Amino acid sequence: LGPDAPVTDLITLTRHTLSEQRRHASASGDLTLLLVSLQLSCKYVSSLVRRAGLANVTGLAGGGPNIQGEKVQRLDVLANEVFMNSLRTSGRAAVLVSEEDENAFFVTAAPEGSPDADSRPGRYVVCFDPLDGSSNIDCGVSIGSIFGIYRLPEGSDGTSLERDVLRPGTELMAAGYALYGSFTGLVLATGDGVNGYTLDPSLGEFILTHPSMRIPSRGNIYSINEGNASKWGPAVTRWVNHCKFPEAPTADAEGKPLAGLDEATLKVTHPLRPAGSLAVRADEHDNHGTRKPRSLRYVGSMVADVHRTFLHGGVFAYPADRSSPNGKLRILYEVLPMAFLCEQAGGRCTTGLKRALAIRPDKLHARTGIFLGSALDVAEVERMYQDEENAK
Ligand code: P6P
Repeated sequence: LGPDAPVTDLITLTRHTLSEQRRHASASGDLTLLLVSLQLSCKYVSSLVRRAGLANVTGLAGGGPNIQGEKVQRLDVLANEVFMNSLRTSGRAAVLVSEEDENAFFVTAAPEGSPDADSRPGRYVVCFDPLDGSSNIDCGVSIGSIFGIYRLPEGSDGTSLERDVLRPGTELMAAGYALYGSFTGLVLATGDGVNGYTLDPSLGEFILTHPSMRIPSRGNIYSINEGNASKWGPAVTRWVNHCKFPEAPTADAEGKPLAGLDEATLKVTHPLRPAGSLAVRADEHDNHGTRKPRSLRYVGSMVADVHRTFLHGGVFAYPADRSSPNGKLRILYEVLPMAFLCEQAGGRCTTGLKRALAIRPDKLHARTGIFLGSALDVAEVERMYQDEENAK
């Protein structure tokens, strides 16, 4: 049929997950079934998001009563209901933690004949943000859903918040996010690397389009809300200045003084360049020997900023600051799933002082600051935090 014939051997997310699970003898297929529920949720939310603006136009949303006379709920509340119902009835979830709900939901077997008779507890704990960045919907900015999956600890009956839910990201067995942007994508890791899928709306299937995603080790983008600059600590300020006014190269990555740099290059200074910035590698400079300033890209929707970082490299940052000493992003259903995906794709994710994946949340909606992205760029941030600690 020739090279431009349509693909007839479609690798759908379900088929791909099954083939990945076959590599683990102990796999029961339960995770695949749980992921089928999560896929359905993301497809449904995608369709809701795509219709949201239209619904507003036809008066079916925006608070006014719809044709059934009932108040149309906000999109993130609807998205939450979709995730909760799909996971509760999957028969694979023991505990559900949602950004929208104050408390965890422990799945129990409802009696036959009761309205939620399909509720069946399983062996997985799912922490999710059903619609992250929902404040961006009305202006058409990309938003997303984020989820992290733990298996119940051996011998656990899935009733304890402390033992079953408040766990470090190192115990995650899978994580993913859906991106509702110019396309609907789903990025997923189940322990053997990261794969990206794109929704084919005509089929209603997520098709494998980005196998074995890897975050570039360095990138030329930094992503942070500069409006918070007055609240940053010294290390964040130093790192952002380093991105904007990079130091002329005086040493290579191993710290060995670079030979042959002309005096003019070494003297290149900028009034705002902080003293003692880190030397950066000569191979990252324009032909005048100075590193090109990085570009600032900040969407203000975590899934969009993280997805761009996965594809183009650089660092997405939401650091702790004076007004938010624990940062803004929530540990269980924003930071840990993204940190898991980041490390599975060869990247690095830190609070500045600590590996993000090692954090154990003390409360369901606990927050932390993070820097996520290209391993070598994030390592620069950690060095600056360490310098700040050493200077104390
Ligand atoms: P700011 C969205 O509300 C969100 O939780 C993340 O998706 C996003 O990264 C962050 O907040 C943006 O916060 O303070 O920059 O508007």
